[in-house]
Amino acid sequence: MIPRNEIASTVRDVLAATEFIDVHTHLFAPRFGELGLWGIDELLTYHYLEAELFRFSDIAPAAYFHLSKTARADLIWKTLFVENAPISEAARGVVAVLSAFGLPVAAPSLDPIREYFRNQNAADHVARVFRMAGIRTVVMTNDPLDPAEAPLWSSEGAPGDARFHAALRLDRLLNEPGAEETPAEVRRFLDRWAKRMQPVYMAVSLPDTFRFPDDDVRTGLLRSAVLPACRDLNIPLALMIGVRRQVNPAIFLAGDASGRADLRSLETLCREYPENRFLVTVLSRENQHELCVLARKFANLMPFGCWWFLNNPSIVEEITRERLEMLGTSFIPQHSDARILEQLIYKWKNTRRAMAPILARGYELLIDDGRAVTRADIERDVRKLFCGNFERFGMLTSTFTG
Ligand code: HDL
Ligand code: ZN
Repeated sequence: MIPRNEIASTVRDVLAATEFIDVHTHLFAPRFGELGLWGIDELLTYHYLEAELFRFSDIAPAAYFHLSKTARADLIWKTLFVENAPISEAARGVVAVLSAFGLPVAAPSLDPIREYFRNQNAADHVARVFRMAGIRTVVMTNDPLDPAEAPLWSSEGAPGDARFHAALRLDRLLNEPGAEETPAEVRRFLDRWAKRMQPVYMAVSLPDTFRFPDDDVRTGLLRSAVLPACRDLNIPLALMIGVRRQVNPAIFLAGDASGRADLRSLETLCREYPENRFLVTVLSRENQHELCVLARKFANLMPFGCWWFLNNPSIVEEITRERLEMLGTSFIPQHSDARILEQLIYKWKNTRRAMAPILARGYELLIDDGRAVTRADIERDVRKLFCGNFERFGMLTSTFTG
């Protein structure tokens, strides 16, 4: 049994000692070459930091995006890290990464840092970053309609690296329906790409205005192709609901915003398709509590992550505490959404730091209300939250009996 005053330290230790599965990222296995982003210039030109740059600097977005990648990184470093304290989540994250590698965190010039990353061998660097981040495997975001990515699948097929799972992303298919393919043609397309990618789930991001059913092409494709394909392949469909794309197109990837969605559509999907499993994350803080209520109604609904604008300690705490209170350990607390390899280090450091007191509080209350807690309890629960729930829900071969 753990004494109450040792719960907090034990939870911290177990979180630090457990390797997690990162269920949603934009990373790529090394064999995808240039699609895999890493190094200081990519870290600094992350769209989260570009959005923050435009609030401090007088530079017009058009002028900024005409600069070279190096010049953009230099401007962001000067503006957010030298002329101002890098106190935002995204800026402090870069500091945490540099500090983890023992690199200068306040130098006026980026040259020594660039030198360090230039000297890294990509394959060794991936292994080192996974180890530093405490991550066992990540799930990529794979778009068969992306002309830069599609040709890379014809050669070797599945990711070819056990640390990188594929996810078949359907945004272009479902949100930008082009030529009028028939449902049968779309189903054949999905089956062909699922065979090639071996995805652990299919995924689509959906606007706050998403309705199901609706009188639109997306409803038809969901009904006739996507949901039957996921069911037959026995993989979940990940729904990422509430994004308002390009509210400010001038700043590109940084130009997306969030909106409260009507989760009755999600309720309808879970009820009408009991043989399908839905991994769900919602972008509006205002949708979080009702997502927990729906997860209590439908066991085929698995809430995951504190997505994008929610991945900040103040909101992560609120979301995670209400999930634990209403769902116990039957949800997936976090994903990184990392776009640049080294972001795994700070995003998962932040998650462990935010989760520790929240989980500890749950166990302390359990002791206060009369049940002792063992280290084995905590180890089983942490493995379930950060690996087992995804493995079981995704029907992956579980690597532990948790
Ligand atoms: O649609 C998504 O998967 C989002 O995560 C977007 O990629 C977004 O730009 C992002 O990186 N959020 O963290
Ligand atoms: Zn994402």
